[in-house]
Amino acid sequence: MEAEFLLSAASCAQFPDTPYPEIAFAGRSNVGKSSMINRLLERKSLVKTGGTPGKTRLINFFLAQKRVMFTDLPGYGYAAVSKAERASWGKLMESYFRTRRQLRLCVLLLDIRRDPNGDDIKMLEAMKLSNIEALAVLTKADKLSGNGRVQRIKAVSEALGMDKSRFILFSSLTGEGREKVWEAIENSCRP
Ligand SMILES: Nc1nc2c(ncn2[C@@H]2O[C@H](COP(=O)(O)OP(=O)(O)OP(=O)(O)O)[C@@H](O)[C@H]2O)c(=O)[nH]1
Ligand SMILES: [Mg+2]
Repeated sequence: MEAEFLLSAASCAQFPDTPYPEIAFAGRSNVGKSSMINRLLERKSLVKTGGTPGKTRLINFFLAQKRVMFTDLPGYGYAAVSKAERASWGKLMESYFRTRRQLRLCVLLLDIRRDPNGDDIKMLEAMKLSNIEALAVLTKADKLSGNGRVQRIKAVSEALGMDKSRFILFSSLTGEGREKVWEAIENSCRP
């Protein structure tokens, strides 16, 4: 798929002035945000993956097919991050959600094997407060099958207080869930 990297922004002033509907990808460090963007666009290395977790403190903007923006948000929850860095991360996220009028949907990635933590819940609350539609995606689904999946979906849905039917299972490795996520993206892009 055609896609291009636009820029990295460290603050509100650097956000690009674009006319396209925008989809953000949020989640813990190392959960698979960058891998997911690559898989959705079927581009192996448009976005760098698997580096030192928590290194990226910037919002990376991509334009897909000249019609929809993807933003790779900096991951959270990385232990080795200083208080000051955490604060600047919070400020950047807050200004992004508050000012980004183009934002149509925020995909929240959760590792299917892990229980959501306070940061994940705060992230969902921040979206709700800013009236941003959230799509919950359970990534690394290739790591589990059968009953393992069923049990994890149950645990995550209970932890977040969201119905089981609202979760999409995804794997950047196999491409599972790609069509479903694209369907949600297309729906949110409609005027
Ligand atoms: N098995 C499996 N591994 C995955 C999947 N998605 C990502 N990974 C691996 O998980 C690691 C982290 O992936 P990234 O895409 O870099 O994660 P990220 O959320 O962008 O991380 P940060 O940029 O640090 O916030 C890499 O080693 C990936 O290969 C998946 O669906 N299945
Ligand atoms: Mg990344």
